[in-house]
Amino acid sequence: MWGLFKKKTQPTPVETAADTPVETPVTPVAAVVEAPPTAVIVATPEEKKGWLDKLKSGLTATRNKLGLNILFAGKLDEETLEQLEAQLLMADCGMPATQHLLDDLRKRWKQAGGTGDPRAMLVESLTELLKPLEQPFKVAQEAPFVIMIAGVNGAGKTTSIGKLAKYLQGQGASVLLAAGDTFRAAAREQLAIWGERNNVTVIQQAGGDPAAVMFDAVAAGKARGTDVVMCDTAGRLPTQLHLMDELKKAKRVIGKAMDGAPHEVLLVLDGTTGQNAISQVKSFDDALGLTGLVMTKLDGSAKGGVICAIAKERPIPLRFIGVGEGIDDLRPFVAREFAEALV
Ligand SMILES: Nc1nc2c(ncn2[C@@H]2O[C@H](COP(=O)(O)OP(=O)(O)OP(=O)(O)O)[C@@H](O)[C@H]2O)c(=O)[nH]1
Ligand SMILES: [Mg+2]
Repeated sequence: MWGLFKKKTQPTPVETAADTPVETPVTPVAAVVEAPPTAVIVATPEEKKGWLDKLKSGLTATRNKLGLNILFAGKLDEETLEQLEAQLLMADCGMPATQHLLDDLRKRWKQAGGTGDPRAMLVESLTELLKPLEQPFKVAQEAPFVIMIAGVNGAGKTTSIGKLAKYLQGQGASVLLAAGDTFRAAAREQLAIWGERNNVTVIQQAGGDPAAVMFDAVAAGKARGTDVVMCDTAGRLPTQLHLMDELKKAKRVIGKAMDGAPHEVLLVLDGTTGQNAISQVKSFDDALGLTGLVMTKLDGSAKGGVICAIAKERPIPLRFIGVGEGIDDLRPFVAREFAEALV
């Protein structure tokens, strides 16, 4: 699928539209920070192994909280299941997912005639529970593929955009970024640094309407034949209704710049948040109609179990997970990989 990007040549720069109709006046024109052509990066088997090790060590805190090695020393009796219940809840799996996992485990144990490896059975139960979240990015043929990124303050939105820019370039896609967080100069600078690191063009504007910057970026992406446009947004709480309305408006305005856009609305979640992540998912989904999730900071988090809660309570595809601040520390979510790293 990504192969289709590989043959594309770097498009020539064009002006962005200054007087395009949006819901609020768009002045001045967003600044375009140009970038030189990008190289295609291909992941090696060593890199894949490195990632699995990183995932496993990142989830150590959650794994320790589950304490499964001690727990499964004996057989799977009711006392062990009770202990497991407490531990799953402590790792933020939430009641519905915990109950589901215990029932499933009981069933597997019974079907196996009361023998076998309970740890392996739990890996199977977890994989099955998490599998619906494993839905990789599908990029439409029609360019640009527009991704809007939302989330609470400090969740890891801008960092994830930087990592995603590299990931997508590695798949052969050309990328353009929109600095939709117009409130803070530091936010624009942070995105510009990621743009420089990745040799990617950033559309930005000092102050003004975030929707206008995103509109300009999509228009520029269309004119240039860019494969992917990613729109950063300022952090906000779902309870800040005026800020949620601003986000809804930005989404509508992106749709005016291009029919069917944004193609992907991603919520970035901080993996250390725990159960609150569920209410964030529900609120942002109700407001924006999410198409996917990104979970960051799973390194060092003891609350990785919240992914199980999401799978049970609001199963929105988990497109990517992050286990570090480095540019390569974000990868597609694979249910079995995650289950094996967790148990
Ligand atoms: N350990 C770790 N840190 C991360 C990860 N992702 C992001 N961070 C850090 O989290 C902090 C906040 O990241 P940002 O990308 O600025 O978050 P944001 O959502 O854009 O923040 P606002 O724009 O202020 O709402 C930074 O210090 C990042 O380096 C991750 O996967 N692991
Ligand atoms: Mg940010």
